[in-house]
Parts: sequence; structure tokens; C-alpha cells
Amino acid sequence: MDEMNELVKFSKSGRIGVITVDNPPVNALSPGVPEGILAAVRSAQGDDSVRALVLIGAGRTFIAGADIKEFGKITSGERSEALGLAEVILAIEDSAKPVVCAIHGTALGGGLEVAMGAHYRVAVASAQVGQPEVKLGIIPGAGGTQRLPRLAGVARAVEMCAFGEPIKAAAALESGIVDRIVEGDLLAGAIAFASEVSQQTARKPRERNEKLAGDESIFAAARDQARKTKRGMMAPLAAIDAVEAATRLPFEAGMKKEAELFRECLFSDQSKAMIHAFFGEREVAKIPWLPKDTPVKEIRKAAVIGAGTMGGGIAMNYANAGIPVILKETTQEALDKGVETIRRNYASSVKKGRFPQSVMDQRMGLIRPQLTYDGFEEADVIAEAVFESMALKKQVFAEIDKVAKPEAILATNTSTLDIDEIASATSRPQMVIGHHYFSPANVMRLIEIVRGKATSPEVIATSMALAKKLNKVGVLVGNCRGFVGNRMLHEYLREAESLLKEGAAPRDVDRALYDFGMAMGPFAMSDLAGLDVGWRIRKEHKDQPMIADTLCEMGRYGQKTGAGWYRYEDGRTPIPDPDVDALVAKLRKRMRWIPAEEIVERTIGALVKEGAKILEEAIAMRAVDIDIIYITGYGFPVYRGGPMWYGKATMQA
Ligand code: 3H9
Repeated sequence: MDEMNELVKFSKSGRIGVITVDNPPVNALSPGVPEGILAAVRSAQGDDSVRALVLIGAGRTFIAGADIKEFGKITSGERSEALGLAEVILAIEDSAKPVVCAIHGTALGGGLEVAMGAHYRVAVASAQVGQPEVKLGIIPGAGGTQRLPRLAGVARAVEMCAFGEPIKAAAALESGIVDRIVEGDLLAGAIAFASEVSQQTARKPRERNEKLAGDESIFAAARDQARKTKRGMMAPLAAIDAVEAATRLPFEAGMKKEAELFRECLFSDQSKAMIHAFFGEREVAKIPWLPKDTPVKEIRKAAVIGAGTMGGGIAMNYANAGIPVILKETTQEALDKGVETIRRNYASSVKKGRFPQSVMDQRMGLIRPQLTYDGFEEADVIAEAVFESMALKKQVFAEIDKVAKPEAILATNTSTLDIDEIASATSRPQMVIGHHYFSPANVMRLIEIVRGKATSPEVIATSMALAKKLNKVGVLVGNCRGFVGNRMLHEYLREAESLLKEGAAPRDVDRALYDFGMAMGPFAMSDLAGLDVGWRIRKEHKDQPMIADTLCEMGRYGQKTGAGWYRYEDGRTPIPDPDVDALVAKLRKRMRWIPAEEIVERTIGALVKEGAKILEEAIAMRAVDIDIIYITGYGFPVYRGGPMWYGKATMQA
């Protein structure tokens, strides 16, 4: 085997040259990889013993894209702008010997772009291909927006480039991205395919123009969808522009347009923030002080106490991950209601085509509803999700303590209460930890993993691994009132109420923060979550009352009672309510018009200030932990990078 460099190797199998990219863990196109591929393709041109080439990835995947770490170096001026990838891909496409890319794992971003420069692509059935660049605030920058419509047609290319979701091998075959699905050994299948085509004249993908003509309305429809589902993001719109350019301009001019749009996105604040979030999501899984050899226990069986909204959602998470779960309630009525909600949620997914009925049946089959503690002695993790009251939680933990096996993790879903006090109700505080899910628990990706002062390293490590298994983002935080997310939220909501007292209406505050990019404004969000939750907690802690408490005293708990900060005629659309305006007017200290910028500055500023205190107290380990909590749990716009990233960026500006 020849080494083009240490990242790319070349070997021969009969008359087929095999180029292997070997850059673990995901064969990213780090410096050296494009150069190695280019050298291998070039040297094969003059080698008469080689008739065709196979390009394959070593390890678990084909090329998963450009090396994202390099983008920061380009925008900071540390390295030159061009990654040179487009030229390497042209060289592959211009190879006189047919090139076959052999795909397993994921061919993403620059990886798919390399594959689309080749004359053919074969893949194993489990492979996926995609152009996920928009998730990093950029667009494909090495011809993806120009070659994908040529291979797969305009509609598929727009969808993949603008929305970033990968597709499975079968769909890639159907749409013309992949030429064959290989059963069995991928390399052997790719070599056999390359031998078959080695004598044929291969067409260059960039010259395949026949799929470019099509329905022009695709672009307008995609723009509408992007404005709705990717609100505030520039990359999806740029990706649509670039694919549209492919249909209007010759290939070279289309490439130039793509390069311009790519550069604009790459140098934007949005892309920097989204790349921060990409690495942040992976960073939060790392706990520097936890020894690497800390044992992680396997979670084979789970139990959940409380079949309300949270408990039901948590049980679904376990079932979705294939873990059998007991769901316990105290009355048959509450249990039936909880199970019915779960069934309705699954049925709605089946209806939307997310998975077939058989998957729903299998998941429902993993959930065992009951009124007793039978079988709890076998559970590896017990998750408590009862009403937010310290007395009740302590009673439940004392009961669990009697039935759980010694090595079981005892998790509470409390959102504000003291983990240590809850743990004190057991004989094993080292096994107690917070698994704080966000509503709806089966949808929201965040779990705050809250460690008490006695929680063992093993319980922490197992909880972090469990979060990953449940397809969630686990962020480790310390124990204080409200932990990280809700403690900061409290200050944010107080600031929002202060704005009302100075002259703003709830709708003004909500509008300003919605336009900033939050999933919803603070008042609409409070109505959705239920105003009574915070009210009860404030009463329990004898806190200073808020305006929201007065609304609760009026029976206005939010959406669930048809009224809160707003009125709800259809149960979910907020309508400004003169009664609330009158209440606010009575409490108003002064009356002035407050511009949207001030609303954003003060409310987001409140988050940042509390976040800084949380860091000082070491309740969160790193600023990025706070950012990921807010992006994954509180609807903070990912393209602003999270409150701490945003705060730092605006301070520097
Ligand atoms: C692009 O290609 C632009 C082009 O148009 C060209 C323009 C010129 N680079 O996620 P994991 C690291 S943009 C650098 O835990 P999994 C990751 O940080 C790119 N590093 O594994 C982690 O490091 P650590 C388009 C990367 O099995 C480790 O690899 N491509 C990259 O759960 C393992 O990652 C994408 O956006 C990268 N490209 O998932 C794909 N990818 O261990 C992004 C990963 O130190 N990547 N790392 O924390 C993914 O979606 C997932 O990583 C993947 C594997 C599905 C591949």
C-alpha cells in the first residue's frame, strides 16, 4: 500500500486502484486529505495497470465533511480562504479513469460533494448522505448546490441543501444520487462495480444537465418554508439561491455564485454562533474532572413514578430507546389518562409518517403501566416525576429507597427543589441525582443532570451516557434553586415584568423577543408552561410576588385555563386581553415607549448577568454549558449561539 500522506492511502486490487481516506474519527477533509486524494487520482492517470478507481473511507464512515475546526481559522485570517476542495473535486471528475465512491456511515457536506464529483457512487443500505451545512450557518461550498440538482433533480436538491436533513441510501438510490446498493462487503462490491464500468465512458456529473429543468415554483415554496421553519436564518435562503443559480447559469458561473454565497455565510455572525453550538453540544458531554475510567453502568430496565405530562414523556424516552419501563401512578384514573396521552402522542407520529404502526406497538409494549412498586427492584434507573412539592418528593424517595436495588440510580425530575434535601430521605444519597427534563419531555432535547453534594461519580457518568442513549443532550449542573436554566429564567421573567411596569405591553415584549429569534416571547411561553407552576414555587419559598401571581389569583393559569397573560379562544393562539392591560396599567410606575432593542438588551442582559453569577459559583462548568442549555431547552436561537456567546459578542461589538 502506498501512502499519499498519512491520511490517504493507495492500493491496488487487480486493475482497480483503491484510495482510502483514513482520518479518524469521521474522515473529515482536514488539511492533507484533499491533497492526498488529488495526488492519488493524479498518479493513477499515468498508471497503465489501473483501469478504474474506488474511493472509500476507513473506519466507521465515508467522509463526513470539511473539517469544521478549519472554518474558524479561515474567518480569523489564520489560514488562507480556499480549502481547495472544489479543484480536487474537478480533478476527480476529469479523471480519465472512472471513479467510484464507496459510501458507508455518512457522506455529509464536503464528503457528499467529493462523492458527487465521482462518476459513480455505491453505498451500503445503512449509509446516509446529506448536505447539512445549513446547520452550521453555511451552504455547500464545493459544488454541492450545483451537482446535487444535476444528479437528484431540483426539488430534492433544494430540500437537502436548504433544510440539511440527510437521506437514507434507498432514497439516495431512488433519486439518482447513488447508483447501486451493495449487499455484503462494501469494498468488494465497489471493486466489482468499478470493474464493470472500467471500460465504459463515464459521464461527468457537472455535464448532466437534463434534470435541471423543472417547476420554478419549487424555489418560492422552499423560501416560504425556510422563512417559517428556519426563521431568522440566512443560510437556508442562500442555499436556495445557490440551487436556483444551478438552473439558470452554466456550471462554472453557478460555482462562482455558490462560492460568493458560501463566503458571505461563512463570515457571518450566524455561522460562527452555529459552529460554536455544534462543538458546544459535544463539549458538554465531557466532564474534565471525572476520571476517564469511571465505570458506566448499563441501563437495561427503567421505572418512572408519575404518569402526568412529564412522567409520560420520560417513559416515552425510555421506550423510544428500546428500554422497558414501568410507569407508576397512584390512581387508576391518572394512570389511564397518562397512558392515553402517550398513545395519542405516538399515534400522531404514525399519522405524520414519522414511523410505522409496528414501531408504535413495539414502544407501547415496552411501557408497563401499574399502581404498585412491583418490579421496581429490577430497575437500573428510577425516575421520579411527581408534583413539585418537597414533602411529596421526600415521601416518594423514602418509598423508592425501600424497593430499589442498591446499585439503582434514583433520579428526580424536580425543576427547582434542593437535590440534597430530596436525597436525605434515602439511605443512599450517593445514588440520587437530578434528571431535569423539559416539557414536552419526549420532544425537548435537553436534560439538566443535577449533581447533589453526595452524588457518586459513577452515577454522574452513567447519567451522562444515559442522556446520549436517550438521544438527548445531557448537561451537568450543580445544585441550587432552579439549577441553571430556571434560575436564569427567573431573572429574565422578572425583567420582562419590569418592562411592563415602565410602559410596555406583554405583546410588545413578546414581539421584540420573538423577532430576536426566541421560539416565543416570555409571556406567551409562561402561558404555555402554566403560570401556576411558578406561583406555587414562589409561595412555597415565600418569594416576592410577581404580576403573574396576581393573574393566578384571578384563575388565569395560562393556556390550560383559556387565559393568562393573553386570552385563548382556540386554546393556543394568544389574543391580547384588555383585562390584563388594565391590571398592568394599575401597577405601572411610569409610562414611556420602550424600543424593541431595549427590551432585548434588558431581558437577554438579565440572562447573561445571572449566567455570569452561575459560572462564578461553579453551578455550571463552562459558559458553553449555559449556551447549550438555552439552545436545547429554552428555544434560544441557535444562530445567536446561546446567551453567553451572544453576551460576549455584543460586548465586543
Ligand atoms: C462542509 O463540509 C462544507 C463543505 O461544503 C465544504 C466547503 C468548502 N469536522 O458527532 P460525533 C468530530 S461543512 C471536524 O460525536 P457521531 C466531533 O466534534 C461540514 N470534526 O460522532 C467529535 O469530536 P470529539 C459538513 C468533526 O458518531 C467527533 O468528530 N458536515 C466533524 O455521533 C465525533 O463526532 C457536517 O456537518 C467535522 N466535519 O456522529 C457533519 N464531524 O470526539 C458534522 C465530527 O473531540 N458531523 N467531528 O468531541 C456530524 O454530523 C456527526 O459528527 C457525524 C458522526 C454524523 C458525522
